[in-house]
Amino acid sequence: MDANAKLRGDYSNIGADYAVEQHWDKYSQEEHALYRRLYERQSVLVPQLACREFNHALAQLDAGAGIPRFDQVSRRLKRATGWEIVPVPGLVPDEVFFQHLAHKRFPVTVWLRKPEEFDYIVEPDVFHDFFGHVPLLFDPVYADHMCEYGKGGLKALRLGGLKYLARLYWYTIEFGLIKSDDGVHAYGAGLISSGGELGYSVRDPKPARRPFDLMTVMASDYHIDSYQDQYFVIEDFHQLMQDTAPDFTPLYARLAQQDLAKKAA
Ligand code: HBI
Ligand code: FE
Repeated sequence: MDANAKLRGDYSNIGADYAVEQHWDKYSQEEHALYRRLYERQSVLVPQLACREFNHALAQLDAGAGIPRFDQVSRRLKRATGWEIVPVPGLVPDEVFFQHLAHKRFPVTVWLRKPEEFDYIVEPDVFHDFFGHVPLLFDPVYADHMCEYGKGGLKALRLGGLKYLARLYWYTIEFGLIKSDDGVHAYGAGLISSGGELGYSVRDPKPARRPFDLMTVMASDYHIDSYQDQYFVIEDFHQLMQDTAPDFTPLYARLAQQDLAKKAA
């Protein structure tokens, strides 16, 4: 994340960890209605296209009534997997983000997109962060991986490996596919919260769907403003935990070598 990029959120009264109050009472009826429309658009798609773990958690959340109260969901999430939601004004610095994940706190943006951004938004808003990311934090294996990812992120910052680790996040937590009995389903938040890319990633013949391989993923660049031309498929969330368990230090060294070799070529 470019620390100087002009960000949309209100960062004027952040705490040390960038946490803010959600101020749930300040959301307008129009905002709750827009959130409901986004939820309704996705709730038609997710039963067939998102993984069963997502659908199972969503069914318990009753998240369609409008913009959720983070503190209420946090109490249930804490009991389920030990995680809680941290209200944030938007994107936070990498170190802050990883610190939160490493302590089982998921940063959720408090502002909602504008109606004209119904189909596409550049920065994550409350719909992307809550609908896309929070339900799977009720899955113990996925939640444990997210915590390990946070610890790995802090280490990557020390080792200069963030570029590579960010690709792992992109191709799993944001745009990951998982094997299902009838093909693949989406588990990545960027897919689950997207009106168009969810169907495209699971059904369209165009994109490549490759078996997840850690080094391939960390060597693969990605598009931030268009659909991906490739997605990576995991067998299950245990694979995420197992494949990312090793020490990444030698992997970062190898990836940096490969980058040098590419430049020299
Ligand atoms: N901040 N709020 C928020 N949400 C993110 O997903 C996020 C972030 N800061 C940094 C970041 N993601 C990425 O740099 C990491 O995923 C690699
Ligand atoms: Fe996200």
